[in-house]
Amino acid sequence: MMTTRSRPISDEVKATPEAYGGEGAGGAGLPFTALIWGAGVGYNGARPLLLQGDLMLVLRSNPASPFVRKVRIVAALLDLDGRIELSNADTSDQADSLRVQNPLGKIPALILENGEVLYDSAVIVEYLDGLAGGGRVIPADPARRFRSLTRQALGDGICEAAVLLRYEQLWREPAQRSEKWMAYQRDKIDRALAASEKDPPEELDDVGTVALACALGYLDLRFGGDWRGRRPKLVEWLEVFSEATPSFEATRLKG
Ligand SMILES: N[C@@H](CCC(=O)N[C@@H](CS)C(=O)NCC(=O)O)C(=O)O
Repeated sequence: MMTTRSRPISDEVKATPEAYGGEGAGGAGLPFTALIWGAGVGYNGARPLLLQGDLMLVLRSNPASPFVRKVRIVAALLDLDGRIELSNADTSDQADSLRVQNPLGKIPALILENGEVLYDSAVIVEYLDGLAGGGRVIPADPARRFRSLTRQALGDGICEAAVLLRYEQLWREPAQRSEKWMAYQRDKIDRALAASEKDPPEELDDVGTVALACALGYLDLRFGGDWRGRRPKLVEWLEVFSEATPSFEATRLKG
């Protein structure tokens, strides 16, 4: 059984305009009391009560991030996207308040009305699912739940390896790059794609499928879609997912 946290994650991170780095986050000043989790209610019954006004959450983000995209699509599936304000973060800028909000300096990070900050993307997804009543994008049925969460881990793992490959290009001079290390990361992606090709998801609206779609989208964005040639079933699956999920196209970074 999950218990309800009774004090902020960090007392230093408060819902002040300064904490948001003046990036037009807009969440500051909104009523703290808008959200109260059902006291003493077990995980399955945990349901936030919206007491007053509009709940506004701030998502430190960047349109290129596949992890941010996953959170945005989940929010849209749960009809919570109107309650989330995007605030761009520059992960390489030491002065960006992101590093106060998430000591790891990574996006996405979700700032709640009381100033608490949630990360990483899997935690944010779980929070949003609970906010929407629970059991929506993270199924309640144990068999489906753990299949879905494992697929999320696979999709996120593809993204992690792909992001590391991307950083190798961005952060290292050509002479410093390790071909061996890059091949190690490419193999992870390849094995994960091969497993997904053998067993494409049947579901279209759970966190596992969203994570997989975002991983494929990121490979399209940064690696010219070179996965497509060898993965016809996944190509077809992504088309079906895209048709069924307007927010997938809406969150696609163009150009
Ligand atoms: N496990 C994290 C991964 C997040 C992540 O790696 N985000 C990248 C952007 S796509 C980032 O913030 N990179 C900056 C860094 O590693 O310092 C999640 O699921 O949120």
